[in-house]
Amino acid sequence: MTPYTIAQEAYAALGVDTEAALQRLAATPISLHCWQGDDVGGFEKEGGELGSGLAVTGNYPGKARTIAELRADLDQAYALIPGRHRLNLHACYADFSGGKVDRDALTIAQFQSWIDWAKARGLGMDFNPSYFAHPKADDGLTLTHPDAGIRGFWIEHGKACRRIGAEMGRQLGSATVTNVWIPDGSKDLRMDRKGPRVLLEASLDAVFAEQIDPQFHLDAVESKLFGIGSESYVVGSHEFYLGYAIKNQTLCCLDAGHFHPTENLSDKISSVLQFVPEILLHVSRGVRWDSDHVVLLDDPTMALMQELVRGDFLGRTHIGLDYFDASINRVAAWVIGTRNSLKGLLLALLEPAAKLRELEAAGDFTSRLALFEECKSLPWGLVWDEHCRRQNVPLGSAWMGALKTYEKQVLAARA
Ligand code: RNT
Ligand code: ZN
Repeated sequence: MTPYTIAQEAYAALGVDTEAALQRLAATPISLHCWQGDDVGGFEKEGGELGSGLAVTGNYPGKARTIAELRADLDQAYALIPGRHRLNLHACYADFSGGKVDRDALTIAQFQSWIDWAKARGLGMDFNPSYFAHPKADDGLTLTHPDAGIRGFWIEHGKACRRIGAEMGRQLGSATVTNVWIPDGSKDLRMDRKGPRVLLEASLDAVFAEQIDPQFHLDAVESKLFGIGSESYVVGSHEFYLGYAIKNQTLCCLDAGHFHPTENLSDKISSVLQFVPEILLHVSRGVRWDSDHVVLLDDPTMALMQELVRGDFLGRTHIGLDYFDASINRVAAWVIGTRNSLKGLLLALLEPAAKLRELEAAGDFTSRLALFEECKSLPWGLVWDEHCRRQNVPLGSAWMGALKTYEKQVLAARA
């Protein structure tokens, strides 16, 4: 008997096939957000203002300053995360080694080196137009700017990003999800809440007008409750984008930190997926007003993953991460958040689903609750270790040793 086979037997006694769970886990990619590596800096300019309600706190040494450094950091993170995953890139991470262009003129030329890099590693890619940290976003308004010229600029940016995303998906053989999030909103009360929403729908319609083969490319739209500087009104609210996504059958992006603090994504998935084809998740952790802390293996994350498995929604869900913490080692932040997301998913895949459904159907809610709770002390950690062993990554907390070495040898040199 090995530790894994002990766990396998314990689960089999409850009708759970750990091998099937491990297969499913290995086949589920998580999209790592490039922006955790450099505090949403990007490579357009030296140390510009982030703005648009996005704020990163902390100054842990070793932040990636170049594309090469960011790629090295990502390589280190992927090496410590079991499984084959994806890269989620923002447009402001364009490679301008062939010459600088503004955001409305971006083409595949500025992203080919990223695609080549991803291809060499067998990674799929996701993409995002960047509607922030730009002089034309200084008013906090982009696709809903009252000036038609500025609106037009951002519409062109959106169109350019969709073409780039489609080409990424085509070259990598896996559809790229391109996600639109805009900061547009108002710090104080607005007289007119309707007008900007009418503009937003028209702008999005213009951005999405070109038909693109879903085999290569999928569109997502992301709502937000409020941001710094948009406390009183956000144009792209949940109701707005849910309506837009249902009407246009785009993906709906749900960010765990973009709702009232007592709301949970796990409660929303089965409703949203009843009416839109697929969803994109920004797995994150809200702490008070902020939504950008490193993902934990906490109740909301576990409930989210349970819902994806219980509802058989994994095939219609694109899982990405979205947080930015500069107060700890940034590479570790990727590793911790991704491993926790995967652990949550494994826990969900190991649920004695048939047994729980049987109890529920029989109205035996006492046994259902008892079994939910007993599951928490089943030896799932041994199954996780087996996953790490099969995927050739360090077991348990051993990855921290590799990370400390990287910190000493690579990050410390970036003084
Ligand atoms: C902001 C949104 C958005 C961004 C990234 C950088 O509130 O969550 O997803 O975090 O696009
Ligand atoms: Zn997000």
